Amino acid sequence: MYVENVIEKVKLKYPDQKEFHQAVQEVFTSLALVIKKDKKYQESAILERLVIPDREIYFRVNWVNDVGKIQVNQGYRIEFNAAIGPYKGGLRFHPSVNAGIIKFLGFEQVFKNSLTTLHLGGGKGGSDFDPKNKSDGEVMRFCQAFMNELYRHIGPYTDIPAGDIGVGGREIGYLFGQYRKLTNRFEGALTGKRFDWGGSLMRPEATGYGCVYFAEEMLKERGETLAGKICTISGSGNVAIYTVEKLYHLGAKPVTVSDSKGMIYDEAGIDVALLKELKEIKRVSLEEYIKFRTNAKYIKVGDYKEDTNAVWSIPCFAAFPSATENELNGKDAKTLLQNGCKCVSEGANMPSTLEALDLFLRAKICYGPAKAANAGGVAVSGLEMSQNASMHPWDFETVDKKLHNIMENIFSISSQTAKEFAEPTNLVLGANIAGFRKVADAMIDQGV
Ligand code: NDP
Ligand code: 2IT
Repeated sequence: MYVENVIEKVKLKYPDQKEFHQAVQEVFTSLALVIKKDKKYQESAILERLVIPDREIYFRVNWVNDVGKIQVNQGYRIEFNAAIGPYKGGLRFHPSVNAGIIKFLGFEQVFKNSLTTLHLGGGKGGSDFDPKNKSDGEVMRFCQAFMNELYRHIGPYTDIPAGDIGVGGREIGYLFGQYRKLTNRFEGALTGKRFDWGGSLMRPEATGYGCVYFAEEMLKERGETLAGKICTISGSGNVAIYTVEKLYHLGAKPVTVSDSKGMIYDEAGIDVALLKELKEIKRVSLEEYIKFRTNAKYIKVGDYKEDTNAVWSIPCFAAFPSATENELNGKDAKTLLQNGCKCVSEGANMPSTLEALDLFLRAKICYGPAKAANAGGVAVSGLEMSQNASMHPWDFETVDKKLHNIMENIFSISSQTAKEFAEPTNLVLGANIAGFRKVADAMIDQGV
């Protein structure tokens, strides 16, 4: 009853924040067993404390576009929980951003960061600013204006933002430049910086590579590998690109990518160099892909069945949702399972609806929930913080090896915890309980 009551109160108190309800429901439902077993969590009101962020910062961002017109956006930084380390989590720039989206992402980040084994608390931020079709100058002026407020809330031992949707190396550069000018300090207050001025090697690759390493771990336990297998990927941004790249390293065949306008099905295998050129350099629609790869198919959003994502209609052994929340619903999950999909490793945050998640768990396929499978990105951000603090950069192999170890550890603690609660294949339960315990115990240790 305790768990259900807290979930209900969240829904009543924040009626518009649907994504936040969904994340709370997903995490708390799987905590029921540990809450029942260990009375201290209820006695310390841990769930009530976890659903209210330590601090929510909402601010206005004024900037001037290329034709001299004043633009106004909403900025957010939600500092959720710092029991095990400074607030850490990305910034998302996308027109769909609102308080509910940032809260769901910040809430998830608390447990994800706990799983990394590093000392990182959880937070998230962003803006409804849309970087699409903006000039570099406009993006720079927006980032500078955003930092004019954000700088007073962040710092290497307080809160360390990074990238997420719409925030990559270019945006982190402008944000860092403004932070440095305002504070006169060169310090690791942001991660995802370019290597030459304080970034970590492997940070751009980390989320995608980590997500594939996690899939490998899940499959290994069942005596399977990705070699020679057809894989489908949604999205075509940072996470998707490096998922595709790592799948090739392991001998798999990635055949799809997508963006908000449509998807590519390239039966011969996605051309990763072309993908990088189109998305990292030219920043154009995926429709351009078929000009260079004439045998590939392009399916526009809207040209496929309503209420389903065309990516998940392509038969595959393993699926890697890497675009955005709720991009894979119950219908999509059924299609994947009917087509023989054996593994889903989530690169995006909360890409599966609750119905889809339930179907994957019941089918007992290898299902790697986002907070475990995509934790490689924030983990390498944590490694970037270590390198900044020691002023000593590590080489690519060192960071890759540490990332690999972290992903193995996340699988192992999630799987062991799932076994402890007699649900051996349920990594949702395992990851949620393992992530929760560390944070909740720290909160109890540190008093009310
Ligand atoms: P990018 O901005 O680099 O790429 C996002 C991709 O997803 C683009 O292809 C974009 O298409 C597509 N997309 C975004 N929103 C929508 C939407 N509403 N509908 C359809 N497609 C959409 O972001 P990332 O690759 O960094 O992030 C992807 C996911 O991974 C997000 O869920 C993010 O939270 C998560 N994540 C990211 C990490 C990181 O380190 N970057 C770490 C862990 C998780 P288009 O370009 O047309 O908008
Ligand atoms: O969702 C995520 O974990 C991220 N966007 C990365 C956060 C980070 O601090 O690197």
